Amino acid sequence: MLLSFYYDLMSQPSRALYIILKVSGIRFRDCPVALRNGEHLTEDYKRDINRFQKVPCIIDGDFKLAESVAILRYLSAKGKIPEYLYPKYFIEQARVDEFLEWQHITLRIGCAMYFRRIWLDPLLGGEKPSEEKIAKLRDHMEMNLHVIESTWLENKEFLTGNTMTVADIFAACEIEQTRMADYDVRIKYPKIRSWLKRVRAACNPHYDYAHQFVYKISGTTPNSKL
Ligand SMILES: N[C@@H](CCC(=O)N[C@@H](CS)C(=O)NCC(=O)O)C(=O)O
Repeated sequence: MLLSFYYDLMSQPSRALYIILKVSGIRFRDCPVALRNGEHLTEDYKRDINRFQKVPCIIDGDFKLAESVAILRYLSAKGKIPEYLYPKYFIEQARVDEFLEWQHITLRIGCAMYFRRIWLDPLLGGEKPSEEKIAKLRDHMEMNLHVIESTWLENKEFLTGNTMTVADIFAACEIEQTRMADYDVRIKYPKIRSWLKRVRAACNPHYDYAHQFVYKISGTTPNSKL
């Protein structure tokens, strides 16, 4: 029975998993969920698909699982993820896990809050943040982008070594989201700029497919200046 994958391409962890599934050659039943229409907020979704009412999530047989990183590890344990993307050797795996654990309340929260407060909330009828608030959000996000630029990308081509892993895919999807709030990460961060190109090249055509709405809404093509 095919794995059912529930996702919305407007969601960063959904895009990361979508790209990982595609690059890994995993076939799945395509189950798009339109967050903008509240499709995840129904009682049916809560009962039958994901009790946390979020995306991404999967149903594999009768096993339901939420949380992108847990799903990745589950699929890896089932032997579905190629070793180069998520290593099996414990030392190499620990290095990738170090990033996956680090990103949640650093890179992800910084980029997601910037995107949410500046782009999403006003679209949903909320107030546009003040200039002072925008500057604070930017500072917090840039503090974490600086760690990517100067620490994770220090002396290597990808975040955890010289080959691409799932860590790079998760991180790139978070950073790409900020385009929609008119932020161009490439201006201040030359290493991130070149690294994003490498991640995109290694994942295409799936990277561009997954980011089609990000490109469209931001009015930018992958190579253009914002
Ligand atoms: N830690 C979770 C995050 C899941 C999450 O926050 N998903 C968001 C989209 S990016 C969502 O479904 N939001 C809908 C809502 O909160 O109503 C993961 O990595 O899967």
